[in-house]
Amino acid sequence: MKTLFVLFLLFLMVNSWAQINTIIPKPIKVHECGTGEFLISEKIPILYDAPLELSANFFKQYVAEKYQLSLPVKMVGSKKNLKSSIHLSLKSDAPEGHYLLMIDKNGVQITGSESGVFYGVQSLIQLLPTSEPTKKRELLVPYMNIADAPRFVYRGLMLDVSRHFFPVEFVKKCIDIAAYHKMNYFHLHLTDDQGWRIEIKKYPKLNGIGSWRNGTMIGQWPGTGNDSIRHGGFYTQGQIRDLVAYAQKRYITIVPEIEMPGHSLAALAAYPNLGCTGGPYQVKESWGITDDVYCAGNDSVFTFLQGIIDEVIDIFPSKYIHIGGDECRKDRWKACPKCQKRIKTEHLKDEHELQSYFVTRMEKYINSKGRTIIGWDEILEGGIAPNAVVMSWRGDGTQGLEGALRAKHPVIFTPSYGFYLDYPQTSHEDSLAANWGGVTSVKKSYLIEPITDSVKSEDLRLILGAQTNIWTEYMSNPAKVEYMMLPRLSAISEVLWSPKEARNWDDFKNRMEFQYQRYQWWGYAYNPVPADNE
Ligand code: TNX
Repeated sequence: MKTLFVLFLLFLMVNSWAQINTIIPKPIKVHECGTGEFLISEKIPILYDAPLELSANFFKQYVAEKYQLSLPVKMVGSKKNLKSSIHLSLKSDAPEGHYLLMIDKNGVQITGSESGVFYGVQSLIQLLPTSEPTKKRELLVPYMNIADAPRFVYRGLMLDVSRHFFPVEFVKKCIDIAAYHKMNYFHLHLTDDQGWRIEIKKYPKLNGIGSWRNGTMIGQWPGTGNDSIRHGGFYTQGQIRDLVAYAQKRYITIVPEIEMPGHSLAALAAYPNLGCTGGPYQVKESWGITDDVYCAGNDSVFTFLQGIIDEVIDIFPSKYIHIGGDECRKDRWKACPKCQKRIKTEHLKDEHELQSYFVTRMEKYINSKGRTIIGWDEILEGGIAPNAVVMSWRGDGTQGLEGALRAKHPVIFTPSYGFYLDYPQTSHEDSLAANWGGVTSVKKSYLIEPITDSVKSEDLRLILGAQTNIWTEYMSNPAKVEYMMLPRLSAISEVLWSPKEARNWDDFKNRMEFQYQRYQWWGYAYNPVPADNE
């Protein structure tokens, strides 16, 4: 009898451990504290300290939507009766993103910094059932203690809305997915050769002409034809303000990217005088890199881009403005008298230094507005602009990272080998679909380490974090984007958030079983990659 009882206790412990130990990204510390579960019913209020109303309402809305459970929400008044509640409290000295989550017989307590409490709510959400509970209007959460904090201050997801345009509602869904994974930056790739996606009032042709293309390449690059279907669209400034606010409520900053000097054909199609040859140009209907870029010898290019930046800065409160800077071919500049004159008058060595002149001139303008630029790692070539942050993407990302550190510049690690979610997840079924790049399995993404052995300890502070990118050349609809994003985003969220020592592939694989249930529960499209696809 006694053995049976012990076995029963053990079963309970293992069972609750299995449940509590499934959070993704993995928290720093998870402790059981006794066995038992707290019952959340409609009698249990969410009580919050004044600045935590967003988190309180986020949780309220989540349980209302998913479980039809309506919880009362109240700000904590002077009379504090915190028993039998979900209590969100601010710890004024907690560092950014830190939180403690405690669940016991008295209820649920989450305390931390403002964003930390939001992340605590995300963890709590993962402790709830992954299907409709059998008993209506009652949710059980296991007793436990969690202490958690992010590893990196920059945890990003990038969505390319230029190659294919996606509705606002889907962009919001991506922001939600980022928030569930405790990410805090959402980088919107708003302009490229294939379409201009942000309303610019001063230059209406950017939208009238630049936001549309007359067809799209079919199949694998260089393509087997053109579908001749007009594709395009853009977000109005009102829609973007709404997106910015939506993200802010989830402690996410949207970083806008306006590409220059390359990847600018959509703008040139609208304003051909801004290219070296004067055009005519067409919004690009196939993928890859183009020869035509902004003319670096023409001052009206800078006036034009500054006008755009003025509007961008007005809509996006982000400290960071991404100016692209990648894959800018230099052929036109070599043949352009204006560009060559600029090289002479500015005493530049070559076209790489001309690109550096271009970026530095724009940086000066953006800095004068109190913002910082981010550029892809090509901005290191020909001399980096004095205050720029580097996004290191080429190859395995280490070259750009090391280059940035040598120049003592902050860097965000976003290696194409590992963090590019447009690359196929498996070799077999994805070979049927057109795509870029080599196979990037979940395991490969999971094992990426931003801080390589060569990084000196004094440079650690310069590594702001990392980001995963979704380039959408081969994703013409939201479901494909989700399918390519998941489950790899879950793996990457752990690289960005969890301590390095906590990273363990087998453990992650086990926790993913529960994550798949959550994907289903949340209604996400995902690639059910077999666990042994390594
Ligand atoms: C390279 S990453 C690009 C993008 C493409 C991507 C495809 C970067 C800065 N430039 O323009 O979409 O590869 O994987």
